[in-house]
Amino acid sequence: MEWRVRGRVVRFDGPAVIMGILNVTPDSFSDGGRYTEPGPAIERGLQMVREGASILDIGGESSRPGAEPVSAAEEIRRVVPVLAGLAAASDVLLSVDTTKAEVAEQALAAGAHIINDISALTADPALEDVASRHGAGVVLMHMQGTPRTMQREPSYEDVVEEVARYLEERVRTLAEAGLDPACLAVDPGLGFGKTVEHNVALLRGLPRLARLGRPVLVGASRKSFLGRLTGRAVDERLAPSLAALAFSVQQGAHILRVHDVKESCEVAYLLAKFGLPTEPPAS
Ligand code: HH2
Repeated sequence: MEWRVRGRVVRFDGPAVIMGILNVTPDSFSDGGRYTEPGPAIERGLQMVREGASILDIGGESSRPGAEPVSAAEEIRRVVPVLAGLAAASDVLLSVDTTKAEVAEQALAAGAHIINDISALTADPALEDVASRHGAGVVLMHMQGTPRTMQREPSYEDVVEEVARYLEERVRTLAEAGLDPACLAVDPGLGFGKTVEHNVALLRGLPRLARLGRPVLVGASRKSFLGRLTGRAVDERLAPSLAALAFSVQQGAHILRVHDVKESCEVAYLLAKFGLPTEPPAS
């Protein structure tokens, strides 16, 4: 399988691909407030590249439960200088974590290759056209509700089947609208309108998502369901995050969105040495 991202191609024939998280926000749940100036943010990005990240995901709006929305102008002010600085200093793949067409357009002009949209291109109707015109890679993430409301009462009859059908439907609809399916990746959206049990079921159900035939991205890093399961505070969730990463890769995930790049790359490298990931047997 391949993932086309603006003329470049991500292949999945080696260790699982690590996407390093760089939140240039004052309020993200884990690294909020640490990289609000472009200089330190770019330095942190380059450090993650040295540690082995293949992709950096730059976000200017927190999506933690209850987070307040941010204007496009403010998001652009936060992310564009960081993307431009990283594009000038490195050839790492750059992703922008946004739901807004205006932000994506400016981010792509600054050198981004991928649009990571937690609304799966549903929040802003203009984003589809931006992605299509630039041949950008797109991450389609499942979410129940909105960040402000999503953790109130998440409910599903069969979470794995419902998430898989939703993502399948988004891929089909976007392909019919003219987006190149080779540019699309899918993500179950751990923590986005899900209880602890829903998140665990989705990790166990990753093989179902892998059968959609598109790269599967998983973001479990430091999330609160790992805290609920272990009793660990957000800055003590390295081991739980690595356990979730190893399990995700074993279950068929291709791309892991993580805060702790160095340790995650070591785990991904070792899993590959042990024979994971493997191509699914031909059917
Ligand atoms: N999780 C977060 C943000 N963006 N994008 C994808 N595709 N998948 C995820 O699981 C995902 C995501 C939330 O984590 P974080 O960026 O660390 O925090 P915040 O949203 O508070 O900035």
